[in-house]
Amino acid sequence: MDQPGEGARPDSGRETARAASAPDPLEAELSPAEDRIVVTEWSRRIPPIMAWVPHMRIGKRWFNILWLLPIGVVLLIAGIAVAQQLRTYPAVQQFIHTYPGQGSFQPPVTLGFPLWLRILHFLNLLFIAFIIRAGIQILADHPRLQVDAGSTPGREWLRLRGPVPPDRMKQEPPERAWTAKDDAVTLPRWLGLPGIRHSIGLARWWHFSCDLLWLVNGVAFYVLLFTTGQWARLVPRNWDVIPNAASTALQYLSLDFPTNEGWTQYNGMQILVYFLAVFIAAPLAFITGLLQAPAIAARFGLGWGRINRQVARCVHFAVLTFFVLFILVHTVMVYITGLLVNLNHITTGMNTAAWAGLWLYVIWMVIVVALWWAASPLTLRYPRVVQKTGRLLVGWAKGLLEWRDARATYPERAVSSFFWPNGTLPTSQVYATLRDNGFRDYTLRVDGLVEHPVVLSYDQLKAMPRQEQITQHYCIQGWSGVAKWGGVPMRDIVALVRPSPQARWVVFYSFAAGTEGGRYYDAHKIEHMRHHLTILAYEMNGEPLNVLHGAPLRLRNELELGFKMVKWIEAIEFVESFEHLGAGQGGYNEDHEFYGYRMPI
Ligand SMILES: Nc1nc2c(c(=O)[nH]1)N[C@H]1C(S)=C(S)[C@@H](COP(=O)(O)O)O[C@H]1N2
Ligand SMILES: [Mo]
Repeated sequence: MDQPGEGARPDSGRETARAASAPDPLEAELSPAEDRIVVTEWSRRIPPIMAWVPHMRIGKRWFNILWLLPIGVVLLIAGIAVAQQLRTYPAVQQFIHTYPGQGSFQPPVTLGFPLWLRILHFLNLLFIAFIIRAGIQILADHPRLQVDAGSTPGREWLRLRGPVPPDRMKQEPPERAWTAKDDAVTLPRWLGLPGIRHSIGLARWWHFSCDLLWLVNGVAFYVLLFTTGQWARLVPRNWDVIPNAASTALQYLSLDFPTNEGWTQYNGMQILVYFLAVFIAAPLAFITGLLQAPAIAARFGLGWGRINRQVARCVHFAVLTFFVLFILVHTVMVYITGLLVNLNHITTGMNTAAWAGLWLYVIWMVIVVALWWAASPLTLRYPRVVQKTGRLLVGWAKGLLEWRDARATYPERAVSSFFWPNGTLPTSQVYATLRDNGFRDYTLRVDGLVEHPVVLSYDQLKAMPRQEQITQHYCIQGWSGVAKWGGVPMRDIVALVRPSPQARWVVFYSFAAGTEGGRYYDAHKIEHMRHHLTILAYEMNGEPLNVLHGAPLRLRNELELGFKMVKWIEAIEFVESFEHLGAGQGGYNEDHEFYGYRMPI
């Protein structure tokens, strides 16, 4: 290989030493960012578009899911009538007599409800409430669900807004392309967390932080269940649970309820639903969450096929729906099957109808509601605190995922026919001139803490070893796509410039500004730059990279989320720390949208 950079820049020892310590001139073009959100400013850049009540597709037609309410009421009334009629038949009465609800599938548990169980039960509610709100906010940032790995518009089965405008799907000219950010919707602030459009950065800190607390709570719950014998309440011993569940369902539906033996024995219906919530839905939420992580998907090849990330996202949503329904129905059943006694079981831990149970419950609910009410306003006022607290709580756990080596590449037929675009196009004259000349005059500057800073021309870059890979891109907002990328391995650039031992982060500067002005940039761990799948791409799907997707050069680091793949790269700088850059958070979206700088999930 000829040595690109030779001749492009004098390479005497003294020159290099001086260059090595000099900051890249683009450092001065980064913008500071505020530590708070001024909603009117935010709305000026990204005007609110209120989310619809979800619409679901059945065949070719879309239905507002609110239709499920009247349909549900009608079905319920019909169900009650049928159940009451059935109970007049001797055979059915005999069946209910044989399977009253309780039975050998769950022998009585005489341990009562210990304090730990009562506390963990209510903490569970608190955490899951915020997980659900933040989860809905995350959904609102790519308000469509589809099982298609390429997130192709038009293939979704659930959406919170109308279709992507067909004339803007063509992506030509690039300014007209419908970006993922255009697609995001606003939520009411009492529902979403924090509600404003494209606040996914903050919603994710809430989601992941509460996830971790919920997980710890859940693990403690499992351990205590199985060490104290309380598991016997939730795990049916034999198949008698099925006819007993059918029997209890019928009894409930006929509005002539089975006797409430909840202190010692759950009935068939209860035990099945509780088992489902504790042992199936909760682990499934965790697993389908993890499967959406780019680092995990890139390890296990989930960029296409049956369990691709979009499928994981759909199942994750189904689990959310289950939990919402569970909480509603469970609460209503607690009220109508013996309010005071039931509340005493789970608050005071006594089998009485004392009022104390109700008061304790009300106090806890007031706390939950107050936190619910305060969460969005406080998040908007102190977003940087949310970011830093989140990083402290879960940053380390997210970092662990980077240990899972991204290795998945895909066959040609996995390439997505549609690839969502995102980001703010470069508007500078310098860029326009380069573009109009087909980037013939483009040069890439690589400097900072390196022994051998270089300036590489477009031709020199193309003369370096070329690597092609078919990999998956995963945007923080939720869409994904597979494309074939061709370009220069970053490890060759690293070998060429020889970073000094202090260099720990590699900063990519874009020709483009971010939404609030100042250059778009992002910092990556230097270790990732030596990864065999990290490249500077100048081709996409066998063609020269187009302007929309980042011409002349964009980064691919398959371990991280899409926003870290800086497009329209102007310069690369090796640094020891990124604290002095911009607002010091590690990148443009980290500074301005409160994202984390390590984003393998
Ligand atoms: N310079 C610059 N690079 C950027 C962005 C941007 O706004 N400016 N957006 C990022 C985001 S959020 C994503 S998801 C990807 C999108 O790449 P694509 O348009 O090729 O799909 O680019 C990333 N790179
Ligand atoms: Mo993104």
